[in-house]
Amino acid sequence: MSLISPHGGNLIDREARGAELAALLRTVAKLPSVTINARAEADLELIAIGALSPLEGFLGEADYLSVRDNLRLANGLVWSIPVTLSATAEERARLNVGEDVALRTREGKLVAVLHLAEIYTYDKQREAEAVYGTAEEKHPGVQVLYSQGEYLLGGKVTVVDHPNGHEFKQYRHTPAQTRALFAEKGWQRIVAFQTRNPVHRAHEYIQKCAMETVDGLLLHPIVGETKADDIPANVRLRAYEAILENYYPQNRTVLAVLPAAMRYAGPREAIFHATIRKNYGCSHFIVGRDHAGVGNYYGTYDAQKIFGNFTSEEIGITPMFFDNTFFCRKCDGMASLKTCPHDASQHVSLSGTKVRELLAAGEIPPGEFTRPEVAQVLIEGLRQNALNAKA
Ligand code: ADX
Repeated sequence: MSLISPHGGNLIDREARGAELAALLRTVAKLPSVTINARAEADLELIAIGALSPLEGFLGEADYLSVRDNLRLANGLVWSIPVTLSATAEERARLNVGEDVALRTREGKLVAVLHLAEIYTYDKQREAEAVYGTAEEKHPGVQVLYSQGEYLLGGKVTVVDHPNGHEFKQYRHTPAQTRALFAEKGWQRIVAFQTRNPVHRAHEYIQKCAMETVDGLLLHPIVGETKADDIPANVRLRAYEAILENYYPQNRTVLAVLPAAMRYAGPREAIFHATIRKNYGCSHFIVGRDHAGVGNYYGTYDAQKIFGNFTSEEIGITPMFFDNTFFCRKCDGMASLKTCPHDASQHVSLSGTKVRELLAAGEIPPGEFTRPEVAQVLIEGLRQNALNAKA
């Protein structure tokens, strides 16, 4: 038995090394530049390490339209999110198809070289409605889309640097590395857990329900760009360490970070998150309530229902669905409406906003909601971040 195959069959590697890197760096000064946003920067790292296999770069027009309208690449492979690179009219005027382009951060740091194969225009509103289910600018994913340039650039990339690569280095495992780690541990059935939050009791419960039936857990938090009111990744990382140390069997868990930006595309992002975890070697993927959702844009279980549009062979990784879970005082434990017969008056429910308020005020939320060790780390981390911001 071996691990699940990457999406599309092969793990992609678009990282420049050795002589190739030296040769690229010699030519780069003469190339026209395009400035990339935080999302494109994150996408470049994901492409480089094969997390977005089979993508070798940014989508050309045929793939873009097919992904937008049919949730598939032009060759029919399931792909739910357009991974694109935009350019302004001013940038576009300096570019020629068939030539190389230097991709730089807003600070001017070189990240990658794009082998420009196509330049095309696109309909932002149509993409917003198709991918995010709304054209409202207040949706954080739509906001990024509307702020982009008017042109899209398609082509393979060769990545030369990860500007944020030093952050969380010890947990920054590539898909090749997690695959090697799982093989070394003799794991074949691995469940991945996507999150942009600290691990609270509901998260812990669904992870552990899943862990009862597989070999191990990949706790795989996103550390790319998230909404300003989400808890920052540096604070979350310490909270993950605290919960793993105190409540999880160490020989059955791996903590790694996913350098992706959140898009908040709900159902479409659930498929995207699942295919990424397949590339990391995971056989199972947890989808709970309102996965990758924001506000009230998606139905509570839309991100589960969307999997019904594809065959299990097409997706490859097996989704594990969970209902909304909570602590029930009468059951004296975590439960969902599937397992608990008691009414809502017995259930401990706190909104994310309420919890953030408690933590910001230095108060520990109830133990039925979060482990005290986690709350302590969050309070301390948020306090430290606030001090650093003032300094
Ligand atoms: S997400 O944007 O990364 O999906 P979050 O970190 O809140 O957000 O959730 C991580 C995973 O846990 C998602 O699959 C989500 O659906 C699930 N989840 C979060 N809270 C609950 C809950 N109370 N009950 C069931 N599933 C949940």
